[in-house]
Amino acid sequence: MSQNFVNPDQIRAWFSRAMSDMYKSEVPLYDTLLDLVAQVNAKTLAAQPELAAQLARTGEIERLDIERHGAIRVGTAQELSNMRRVFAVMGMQPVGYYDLSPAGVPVHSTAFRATHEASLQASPFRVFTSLLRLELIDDEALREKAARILAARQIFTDRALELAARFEAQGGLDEADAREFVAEALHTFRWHSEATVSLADYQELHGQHRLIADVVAFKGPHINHLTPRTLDIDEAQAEMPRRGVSAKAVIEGPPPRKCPILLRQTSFKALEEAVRFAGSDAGSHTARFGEIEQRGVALTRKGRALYDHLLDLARSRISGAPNEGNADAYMRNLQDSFAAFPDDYEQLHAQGLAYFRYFLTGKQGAEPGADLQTLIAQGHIRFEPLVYEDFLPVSAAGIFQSNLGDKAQAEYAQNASQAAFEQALGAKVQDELALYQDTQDRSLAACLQALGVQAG
Ligand code: OOG
Ligand code: NI
Repeated sequence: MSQNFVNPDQIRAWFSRAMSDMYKSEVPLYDTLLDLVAQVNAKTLAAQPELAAQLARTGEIERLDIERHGAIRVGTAQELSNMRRVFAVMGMQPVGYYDLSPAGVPVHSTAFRATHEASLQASPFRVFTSLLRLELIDDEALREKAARILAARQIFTDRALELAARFEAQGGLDEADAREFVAEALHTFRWHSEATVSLADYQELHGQHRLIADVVAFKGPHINHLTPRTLDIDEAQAEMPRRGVSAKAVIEGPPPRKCPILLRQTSFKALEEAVRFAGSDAGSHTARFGEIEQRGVALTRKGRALYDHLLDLARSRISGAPNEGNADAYMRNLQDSFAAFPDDYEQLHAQGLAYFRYFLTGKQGAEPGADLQTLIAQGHIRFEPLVYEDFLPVSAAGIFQSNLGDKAQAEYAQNASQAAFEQALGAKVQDELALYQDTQDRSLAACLQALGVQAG
């Protein structure tokens, strides 16, 4: 076995950087967004020394500038399972299952990401990956046409798949292979201004659902956005129009809080881009957009149930989904309903609503039999919020919709199908809650060991 394998975390970091550079040149507005976020983050850190100290203690400050997620949509089971193999080379595993059909988007999804806290620290790059569900389309002739078009394309270069196979056979790639792999894999995510279908076919696919045209009519699953992480999304949202960027009406997710939970997201509208269709008709397509996110503490099953309940409550008080017309009323509802969600870390910890990491304070002399509560009360151990690394289905649906721009929403029978998704993927998706629990447990075990206290 070769000892010269590059750590997958390093390959992921290279790839994330290459993807960002490519997207900057493809969508210059993304560069504007990066600038805006960097300035908001610097201002927030200067104004909130306690936040800056917390991010320094957890190490998050170091990953902040490189942190981003992207999203792609694939068309077939084979594309999805090859995507899994390609992401595995970069240390990214499928985590979580998201059903978007209740929101009128005919896809289901997972997030490819690193799973261990040390790897997340090295590169938190994640890709929200959706699989088109042709079975939800009731027009049989169109369904077959779409399937035929998809079956004829290969979204990966031969070399990318060869190197993925080499990674699987050897258990790793050396530096030359890894660098070549990054360059080859990048091709899959490029924008192609030439469609593989005629204008008439495009219009037919588009007429069924804009998303179907986006997935089926092109050579590959172009990256449709890249999202930097901001420390103050309300400020970033307010700054967008000042820089001539037209922002989405409402920020998805929880309301502003002292102790942020889960994920808040906003985006700017997709750009209209020139396309040449087969037969050389000229036209356009809108798919690619920009997004900003703010991440907070990961919630336990109990915390998540409370979040889902309060979000439902706020949404039930407006008619339909939040939009330009009811944005203010919706944000007020959200503030009101989330008053019931404790907003300090002590309470979130004591009530078992969120995940944390435990750290040593440096104070020695713990009693060998002491329990966690005592160790915290006596100042031997402190805890810091464990950041949420995943996505939210209701928020994702809002992001999809704002950039698909469809006024009339499709109605699908609500049938989440994790088993069918996993069959297409060729693997099970990991349970995100188990991953947070593992990280929390590891941090506690390390503290107890260092203090010479029996775990129990
Ligand atoms: C993905 C939308 C979901 C997010 O951050 O929730 C998403 C898409 O439009 O393909 O990226
Ligand atoms: Ni996104």
